[in-house]
Amino acid sequence: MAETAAGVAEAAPDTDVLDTIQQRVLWLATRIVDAANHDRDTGDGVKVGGHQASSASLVTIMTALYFAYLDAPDKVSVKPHASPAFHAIQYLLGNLDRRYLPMLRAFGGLQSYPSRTKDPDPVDFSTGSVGLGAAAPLFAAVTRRYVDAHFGARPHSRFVALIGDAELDEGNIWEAVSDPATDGLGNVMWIVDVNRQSLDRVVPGSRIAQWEQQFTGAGWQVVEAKYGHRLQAAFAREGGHALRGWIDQMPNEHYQSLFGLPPQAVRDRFLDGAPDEVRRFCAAIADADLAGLVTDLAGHDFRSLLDAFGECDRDKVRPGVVFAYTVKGWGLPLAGNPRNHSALVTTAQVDELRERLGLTLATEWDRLDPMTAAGQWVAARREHLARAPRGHPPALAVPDSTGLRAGRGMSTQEALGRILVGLSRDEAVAPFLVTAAPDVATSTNLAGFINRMGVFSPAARRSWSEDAALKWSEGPEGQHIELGISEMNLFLLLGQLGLSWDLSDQPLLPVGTVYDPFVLRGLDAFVYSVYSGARFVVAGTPSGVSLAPEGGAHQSTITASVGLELPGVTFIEPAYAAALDWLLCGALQSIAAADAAPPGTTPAEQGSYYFRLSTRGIDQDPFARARDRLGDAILRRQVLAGAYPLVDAAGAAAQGAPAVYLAGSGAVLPEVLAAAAELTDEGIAAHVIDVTSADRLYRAWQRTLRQGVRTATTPSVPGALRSVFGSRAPVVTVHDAASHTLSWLGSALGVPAVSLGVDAFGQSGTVGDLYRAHDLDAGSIVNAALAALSLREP
Ligand SMILES: Cc1ncc(C[n+]2csc(CCOP(=O)(O)OP(=O)(O)O)c2C)c(N)n1
Ligand SMILES: [Mg+2]
Repeated sequence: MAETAAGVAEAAPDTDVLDTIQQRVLWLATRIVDAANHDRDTGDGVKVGGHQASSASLVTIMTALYFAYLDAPDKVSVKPHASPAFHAIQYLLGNLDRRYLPMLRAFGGLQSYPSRTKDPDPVDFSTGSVGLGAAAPLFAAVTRRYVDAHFGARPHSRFVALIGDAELDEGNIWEAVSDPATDGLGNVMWIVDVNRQSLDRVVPGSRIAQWEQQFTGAGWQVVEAKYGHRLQAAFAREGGHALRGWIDQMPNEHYQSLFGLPPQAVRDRFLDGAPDEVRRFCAAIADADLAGLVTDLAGHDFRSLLDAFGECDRDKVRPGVVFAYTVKGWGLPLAGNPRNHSALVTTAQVDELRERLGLTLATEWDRLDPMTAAGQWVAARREHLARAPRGHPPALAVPDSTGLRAGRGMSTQEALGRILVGLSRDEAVAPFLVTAAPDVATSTNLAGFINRMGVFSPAARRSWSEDAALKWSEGPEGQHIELGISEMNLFLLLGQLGLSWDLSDQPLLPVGTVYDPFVLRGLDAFVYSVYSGARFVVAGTPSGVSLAPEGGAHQSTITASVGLELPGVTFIEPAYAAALDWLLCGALQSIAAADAAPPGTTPAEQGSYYFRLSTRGIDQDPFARARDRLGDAILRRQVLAGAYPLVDAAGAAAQGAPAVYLAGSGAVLPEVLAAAAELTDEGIAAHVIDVTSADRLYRAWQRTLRQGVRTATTPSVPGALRSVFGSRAPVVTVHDAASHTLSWLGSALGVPAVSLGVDAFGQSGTVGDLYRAHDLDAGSIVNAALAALSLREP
C-alpha cells in the first residue's frame, strides 16, 4: 500500500480489497432497505418497500466504478432501484451522514430513487421514470460538447449511465441513441445491468442480441462483459467450447431457473436437453462447484468489468455500451428468484448476513475500518473523487426587453422569433443563448435566430443550400441544436442544457420550441427535467384551436393545464408581442439569477418557463392603448405578475352600469374585446383583463390561502388579483384551451363565474368556425357575461 492516500488511488486496485468493499456495499444497501421496513414504526401500516435485489445486482459494477474507475469530474446516473447501493457508497466515501442510513423513504430522508434536488448526498442525475435518467447523461455530454466548443474545454468528464436491462424497452432510449445530435460522444459509457429480469418476468434473450445490434447500428461501441474468469477458464479447457455453446444458446428463462436450486438439482436443470459433450464436461465438476461455475457472470467479476470499462475508454470517438451480465439479488438468498423485484430478505437472513460479514448490531452501520487495506483504499478514493469547490457564475445581464416594435397584426410566435433575433444582437446575452427544436425550428420562427447564429455541429459542415431565407450553416460556433422529431429528446436536452451550470460549470440560456400539442409527447421528459431542477424556456407553438385549418391532431387543449399545474414551471400565455418581450426577457433574467444565487438563498422564482404561443396575428393597438393609459412601469409590473386591465370600464361602472370582468388569455383576446364592445353598447361596464400568466395569478392566490390555512387567519385576496379585479363583479373566463384552466378565478375572487374554453377535440376550419364551435366567439362571450350577471345574488 502506497504511503499517501492519493498515491494509493493511482495504484492498480486489488480485487480482494474491492471484494471487501463490495461486501460492505451489499450489506449496507440491504440493511438500508431492511431498516426502512423493519426498524421504523411508520404508524400507518403502509408497506415502505425498497429494492434489495436490484441493488445487489449492481453492487460489483458500482464498486468497480466508484472504487477503481471514476475520476472526480465524471458524472453518473444510477438506475432508480439501485439507490440503496448508491447511498451506501456515498456513505462509505464520507459524503453522507450516518443518520440518514435508517431513513430510506422517510420524510426528509433518503429518497426512494436518486434525486438531485431532494437527496442529501451528491446525485448527478435524478432517476425514477425508467429510461429517462438513463438517457440524461447522453444529453449532458451533448451539453458539455457544446460548452467546450463555445467557452473552452472544461476538465474532461465521462458521462456514465447505469441502466436496468428492461429500461431498454423504453422508446426514449432509442430516440436518444439514434439522434444525430448524440453522435460521436466518446466520453459516454452506458452500463446495462443484464440480470435478465424486469419487474414481472425474465427478459427474453433475443432482446439482448437485438439491442446490441441497434447500438452498433447507431454507431456505438458494444462491449460484452458476459462470463466471469472462472467460466472463461473452463471454456478454455478441452471440451469447454461445448459448454460455452450450451450456455450461449440457453434461453434466459432456462438459465434463470438455475438460481436458488440445491446443488444436485442445478446439475439436472442445467443439463436438461444438453448434448453429451457438455454432460461429459460437467461430470468432472463436483456438484458443489457446478452451480458457482455456471452462474459465474462478468458483472460480478472486477477484472472483466474493469477491462470492459477500459475498452470503452480507449475508443475516444464512439459512445460505448457495456452489457454486463449480473444476478439480480446477487449474494442474497433471493438471488435470481423471478419474484425478487420487490421482495425483502427476512430478518433472520439479515442477521445471517451481518454475522457472515463479521458485523454486530453495534458495528453494523460503521464505515470500513481505516486501519485495514480496504479502509485505506476507500479513504484514497474519497480524496480522488473529491470535487473542487465551484466558482461563482458570471452574471448574465439580460435586458428588460428587446424593444420589439410590433406591427399591427403580429402573432406571439412571430414575436418570439423577433425577440430572439433582438437578443442575438445583444452582446452581453447572445453568447449564452442556445436554442433547440425537434425538426420544427423554421415552422416555430427560429429561422431569424438561426440565420444569425448558425446551427451547432462539432465540426464545420459544408452547406449545399443556397436558400437566402434560411442559412443553415453548421459548425462549432452554431448556437442552435437541431434534433430529429423527438419531443422526448427535446425535453431531455433542454433539461441538461438547463443544468449546464451544475454539470458543466457554464451557465446557459436555453430556449426550445415545440408544437404545443406535442408537449404532451415529451411530457414525462419535461417533468423529469424540471424535477431535476433544470432551468430553461420552452415555447409551445402554435397552440390551441386558433391553429384552425390544421385540425384536431395539431390543436392543443389541455397543455395550459399542464403548464399551470407542473411544479418547477411557470406557465405564460401572452396575447401581445410587447408583453411577450417583457415576459421572455424576465424569464431569462430569472434563469440567469437562479444560477447566480448564492448557496442557501432562494431566488424569487426558480425553475423553467413554458410559453404557450400562437400563429394567429392579432391587432396590437389595444395593448398600445393600455400602455398609454397605464404607463410602462405599471403595465410591465402587471404583465409580469400575471394580468393587467386591457380595457378599463371603471367610468361606465361609476355611472351605475352593471359591471362584468372578461378575463381572457392568449390568442382569443380579439373576440373578448369585440364582446366587451358589444356589452358596452348594451350598457354594461365590461372590463377586459388580459391574463398573461394564469400560473402566477394562481400561485399568488394559493400563497395567501396557504398562509391563511397554516396560520389559521383569514386569507386576503392577493395583490396581483386585487390590483386588476378592483371591484366585486362576475367574471367570464375565455381561453383557447380547456375551460378548466381559468375556472378557479371565480372562486379566487368570490364572484359568479362562467368559463369558456375548448373542452372537445378540434377539427379543421377557420378560426371563426372553430371559435363558434367552441363558444369562444364574441356572441357567446356576450351571452356568457349575461349569464354571469344573472348568477349574482339578488
Ligand atoms: C416509466 C416507468 N414505468 C414503469 C416503472 C415501474 N418499474 C420499476 S422497475 C421496473 C422493471 C425494471 O427492470 P430493470 O430495468 O431490468 O431493473 P432491475 O432488473 O435492475 O430491477 C418497472 C417496470 C417505472 N419505474 N418507470
Ligand atoms: Mg433487469
